[in-house]
Amino acid sequence: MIAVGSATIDAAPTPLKQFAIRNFGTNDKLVLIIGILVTLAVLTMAIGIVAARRFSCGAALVVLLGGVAAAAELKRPNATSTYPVPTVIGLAVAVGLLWLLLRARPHASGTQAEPAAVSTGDTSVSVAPILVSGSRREFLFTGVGVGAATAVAIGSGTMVSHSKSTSAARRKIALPAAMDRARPLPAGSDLKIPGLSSFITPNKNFYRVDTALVVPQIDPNSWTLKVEGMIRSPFSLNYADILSMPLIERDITLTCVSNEVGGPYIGSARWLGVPLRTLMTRAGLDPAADQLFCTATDGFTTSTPIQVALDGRDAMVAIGMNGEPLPLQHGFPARLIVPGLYGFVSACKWLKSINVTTYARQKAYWTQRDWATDGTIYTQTRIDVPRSFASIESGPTAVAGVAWAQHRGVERVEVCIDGGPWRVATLAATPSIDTWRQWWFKWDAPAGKHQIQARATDSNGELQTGKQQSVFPRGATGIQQSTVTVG
Ligand SMILES: Nc1nc2c(c(=O)[nH]1)N[C@H]1C(S)=C(S)[C@@H](COP(=O)(O)O)O[C@H]1N2
Ligand SMILES: [Mo]
Repeated sequence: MIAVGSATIDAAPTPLKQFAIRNFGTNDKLVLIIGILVTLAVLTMAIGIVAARRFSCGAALVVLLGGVAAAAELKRPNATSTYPVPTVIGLAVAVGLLWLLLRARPHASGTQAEPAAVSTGDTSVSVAPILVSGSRREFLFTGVGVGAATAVAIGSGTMVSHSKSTSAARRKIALPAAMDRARPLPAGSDLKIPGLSSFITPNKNFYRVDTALVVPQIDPNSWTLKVEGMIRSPFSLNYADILSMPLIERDITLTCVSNEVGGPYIGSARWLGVPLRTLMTRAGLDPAADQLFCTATDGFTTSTPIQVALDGRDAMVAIGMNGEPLPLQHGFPARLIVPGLYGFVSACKWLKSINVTTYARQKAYWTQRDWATDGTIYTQTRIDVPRSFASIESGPTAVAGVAWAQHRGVERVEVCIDGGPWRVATLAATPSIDTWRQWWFKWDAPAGKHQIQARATDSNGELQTGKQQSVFPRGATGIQQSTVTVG
């Protein structure tokens, strides 16, 4: 089932994926799984009906369904030769259950116990006669029972192959201290205004966007990172190698290109990792190379301009997030983090290899699906409080939020109420230009319905654009409009 789902995600047209991300958010995969389960339930009910008439036909259909699932499993990029085994076992269980269920079902109409005998010589299957002649209870019992049993058997067969041992291995890891630690947060960079995003986003609240239907489980003890391609000396590192290298620790805000204006797909963390520049220096780059093509263990790929490894920014292969080894869903054991670029061209999770190459030669996952190759993050502002459509009491109130322009820095935030003049908000302190910045504005809110807008200027003096642009293909722009009712 997971394989069918993953194949669906990879094949789905880009607008549909955008729709899923926009409307179901991080729950998009849950919706997909439910969709597949419903489809499976309908299919298996049909199989149940067929099997009630002729067991061999029903069993054949179960095997066919399982065959499709097994084929999808084999097409997964991380498939191994043993991968379909759980599906095959699930299938055998499903056929057995089908047979048991058909024997056990109630016989309100008092026909023979052997389902195959009902349809002697009749291989053509039509649902209507059963609906009319069989008892409704019998139909439902058979259909739902067989459906549920098949889904559970195939589904759990697939699930058992994904072990829990990765979490255990992750818990045993003791991260070393960074050689080059993050600067202590300057006083006043983390204002405590109720409803305002904290400066650092706790791991459990950090947004998640990826194409992986199940979180890849990678044993850190056998994992390696390959550095290859247009370089003088290709090499591999294992997890222990990385732990023993000089590490840096930095606060960096990560943003998804699919984040709508005012959206939630942004978060800040304290990342620990090995500088990309260290790896590239060791590799010895061919000056003709222009792209770092990263591949994840789940087959996902990202393309990152090679300059980010050389221009002095804190790009890194990260292994730690907010003082812990990377959580599994955020890319354990290692991922790329590049300040200033959207995640889809820079933040490859479950990193397996870095291939130094050219844009002409290799196209990454989202590039193949027509997204931009230039992933520079737009200057943006989000209003956290008051929440849009909130009702608040009249009087002095804090309008507050976050603004970001990673690797350029935010210089100014302004607030506009009901189309009036733009007024300068107070900016919180920030440790670097690579993070978002909190801001707040004291508003004496009068009764009535009001519109709040906020906009930022980056440290090049460039004002964020008010031009509305949708997330596809290079990120959303525009100014958030928040409507509040003051009582
Ligand atoms: N392997 C893999 N890495 C991935 C992705 C993915 O789909 N698969 N999505 C990217 C995108 S679009 C973003 S915005 C970031 C999100 O990282 P997070 O889930 O840790 O917030 O991961 C990036 N890395
Ligand atoms: Mo993203």
